[in-house]
Amino acid sequence: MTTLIETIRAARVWDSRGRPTVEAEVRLSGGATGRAIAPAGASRGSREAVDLRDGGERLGGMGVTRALKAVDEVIAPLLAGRDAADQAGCDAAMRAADGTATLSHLGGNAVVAVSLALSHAVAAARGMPLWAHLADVTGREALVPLPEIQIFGGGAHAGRRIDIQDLMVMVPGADSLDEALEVTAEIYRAGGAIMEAKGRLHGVADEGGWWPDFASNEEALETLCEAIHKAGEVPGGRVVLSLDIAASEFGKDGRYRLALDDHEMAGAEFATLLSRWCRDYHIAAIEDPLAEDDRTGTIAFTRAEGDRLQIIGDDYLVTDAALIKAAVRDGACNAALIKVNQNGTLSGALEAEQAAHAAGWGRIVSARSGESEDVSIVHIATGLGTGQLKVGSIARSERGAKWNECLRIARDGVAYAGGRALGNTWWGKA
Ligand code: 2PG
Ligand code: MG
Repeated sequence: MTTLIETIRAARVWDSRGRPTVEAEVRLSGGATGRAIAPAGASRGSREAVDLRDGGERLGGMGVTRALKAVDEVIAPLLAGRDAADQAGCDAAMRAADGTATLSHLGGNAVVAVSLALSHAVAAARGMPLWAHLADVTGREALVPLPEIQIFGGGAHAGRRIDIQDLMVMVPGADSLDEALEVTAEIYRAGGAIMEAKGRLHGVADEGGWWPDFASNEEALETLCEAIHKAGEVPGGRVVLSLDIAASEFGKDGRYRLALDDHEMAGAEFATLLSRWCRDYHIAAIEDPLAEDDRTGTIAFTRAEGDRLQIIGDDYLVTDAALIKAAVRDGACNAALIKVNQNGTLSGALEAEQAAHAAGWGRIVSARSGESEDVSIVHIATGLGTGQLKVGSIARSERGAKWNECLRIARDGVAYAGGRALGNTWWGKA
């Protein structure tokens, strides 16, 4: 056996917001090593795995000394000698040692870095890229995913300048990943140029999307459509819009307040507004349209729009198999965002993805707003053949690293998913 765990070490590294985070390195008995870096969210679901931070004044309380110690002093001795190929067993052992539902004792950041590093080490021991290892252990057909890419950033990633968090595009009509990225890059350039010409551009938001001064949320939607035209495309043609409303950031107890529009609404009125936006602006997918505490609203919205829109649960489902199964029973959402660090372990995230897959739901593997050069999510999306990947924008290298890795995998001959995952939305039927 060459996949027995010899050592696990943690190191402090830095993420795309200049905050410390955890890198774990696993060395196996056969000499193979694997490394992974924990990402970090800003708009977080209340039920997701929590990052262990030091608190206090230094680094704004974001220090990871305690999380590094959890890896070196608890997790490393716990897993030493175990077979890393038993991913589920190793993950379960970390969960048991933590003893909390949200991994608050050892830290979701400590656990997820180790969990992902184990899979990298095993893939290396097998002499395979991680995507091929994951396709093999899950029995899935590998597919390079359709990108979902941010053009304008808002919400918690842009000082709440606008309420909608992510204004994105997908290019399901492109024949290849290369073409989809080129079209997206043209739209990105056009979106920035339009707002710069108006003197209302303030650089980029946390995920690399432009951070302009919009006068209203709807102006942002109009501008995105204008950018698509300026790039020589037609909204609803090869290109569709997608939004992450991240409604838990401004909705509570059934009330929704769009600060930029100075408009507070009941859930039903907000849902009607979203439905209109989706029709007027060629939106094919919408994430967290209602707040995570608004089960009734999410069910009603899915009933009204679910056969023409991809309705994605992020904060609503937090990559949790039990919550996804409950939502399937409820008829709430028809797609799940899959964020490994939201769950805390790779096996937990795979279980969640399997629950969504079994229900015939869409699955969108996603980055966090705090990222690094780590490309694990590209391999997860590809190996499981989920068909979709969300990474933030096409600018900034922590984002570009993911798209560039997708391109490399495509060059190695893995088939491209294209628009097939949107096949049950209006776009697929168009
Ligand atoms: C989300 C993500 C990425 P964060 O809400 O989907 O856009 O944001 O990582 O801040 O939760
Ligand atoms: Mg989200």
